[in-house]
Amino acid sequence: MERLSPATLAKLVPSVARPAGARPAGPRIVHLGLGAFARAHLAVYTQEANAKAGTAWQIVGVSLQRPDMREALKPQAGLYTLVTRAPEGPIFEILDVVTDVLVAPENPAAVVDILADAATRIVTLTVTEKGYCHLPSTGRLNLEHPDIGHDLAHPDAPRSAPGFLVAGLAKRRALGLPPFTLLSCDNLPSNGRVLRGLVLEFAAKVDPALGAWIESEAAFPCCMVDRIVPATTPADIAETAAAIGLQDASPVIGEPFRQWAIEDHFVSGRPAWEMAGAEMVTEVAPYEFMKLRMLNGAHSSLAYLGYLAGHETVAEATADPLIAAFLERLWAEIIPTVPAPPGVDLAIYARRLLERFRNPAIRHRTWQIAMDGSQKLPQRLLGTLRWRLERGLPSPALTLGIAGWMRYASGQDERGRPIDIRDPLAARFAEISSAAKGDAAALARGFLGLEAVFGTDLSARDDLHSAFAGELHALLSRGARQTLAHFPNRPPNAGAGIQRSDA
Ligand code: CS2
Repeated sequence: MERLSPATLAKLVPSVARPAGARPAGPRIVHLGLGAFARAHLAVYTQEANAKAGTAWQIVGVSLQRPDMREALKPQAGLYTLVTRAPEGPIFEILDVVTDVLVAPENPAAVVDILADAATRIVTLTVTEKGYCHLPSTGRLNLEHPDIGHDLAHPDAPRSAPGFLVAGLAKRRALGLPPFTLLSCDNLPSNGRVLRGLVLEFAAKVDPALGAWIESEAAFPCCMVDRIVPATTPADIAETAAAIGLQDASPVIGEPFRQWAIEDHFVSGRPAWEMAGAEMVTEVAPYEFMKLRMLNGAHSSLAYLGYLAGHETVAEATADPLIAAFLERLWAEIIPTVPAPPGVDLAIYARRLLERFRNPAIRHRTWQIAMDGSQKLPQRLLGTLRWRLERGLPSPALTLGIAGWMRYASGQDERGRPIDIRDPLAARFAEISSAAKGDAAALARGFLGLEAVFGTDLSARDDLHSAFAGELHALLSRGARQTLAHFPNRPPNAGAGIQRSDA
């Protein structure tokens, strides 16, 4: 079968939607961390905005680590298939808005050059939480991060996202060009402000005048991104080829739902993303709280408990009535902590989430979501827990979700098999787990002691320690399903303080 490319587009199965008109060659977005999510979100909005507004914004992707994406997309000149999986069946369409992919470690100078090119107007990022090289509990640059150490010593040949951004901005300033807009599209609260803090902190260390210039001239809008995009599997690749009639090495899979709320603060223009359904808003925080706490908080909790209970995917886990009942309880604890965005009913949002999680056409692995828990927990679950603790409200479902993470991170599943833990703190988890020797209180003490995750405030709380120890004891002795089966039927607001689910 022939490969998807501009030359073979005419051979596509006729029902497959394809781009109309010339390849976009106008103003440029450079995207750091071009993975499946950005190709199913940012790229879709940009492609659609171009079509509706008659513009030609193009996206050049940068891979900060591996060459895989370039290897897959280069022979296709950046073309790929978006597979939208609704329960009723998939829709296939071809996108052409990604025009090139650079691999940073192969040629960091080429990345700095394109960042400093006059046609580059916006730099977007999906580098995942750990790609910011910050301390999740404080939001500050992690000066002990090896890439940050390297980049501060070699600012012209960076490795990290902050290092590249500052190098690109420094070169623009030297060339007399205005800065670009920096748009973080990662699942971090106040993502734009966090990015701004990190870039300014980094720049000030390189050259205080550069820091001041970035501070006064650049823009770092916050945004909330949402679309469930599971990793592409070999089965997806085979199904795509059969459906479109051409070989695509890297299709992306997305659910039908997508949402993007963006603070409208750009220094050198932007695509008309609102024409593709993006919400340009003055304040993103309510959207972020809603999405990070309700969607991602539920996702992480069900990923850990679901994995332990033997569920491979989110759809399987949510089809388990015990997990579905747990999610209802969890959302009941989260909703009071979320300021509803204008016109949004959070109870309806929660119902919609359950439907999205249940979509059987999306095979989103619990193991995939379980990755990088140390970087995700603070914004997904711990902010919510803090909010409730400050008000003396009990949080049994949140406590069980977090204990599920500790149980998972201890590294063995319920049948004694090793879990493939992917996390920057994996080595610490292994130390904690081997020192605890299966003792719930010791495990709770070890994990809660991770100040980079829990902050000094939560780490120091004895009541939290005993609550987590209680849940861990239940999870270790009964397993996740039985623990969920014993999860209490009391309303989440009964009584004050932390309660154990088997108390
Ligand atoms: C997921 C997210 O992998 C994860 O941690 O929770 O990628 C989630 O699917 C997206 O944020 C949905 O917008």
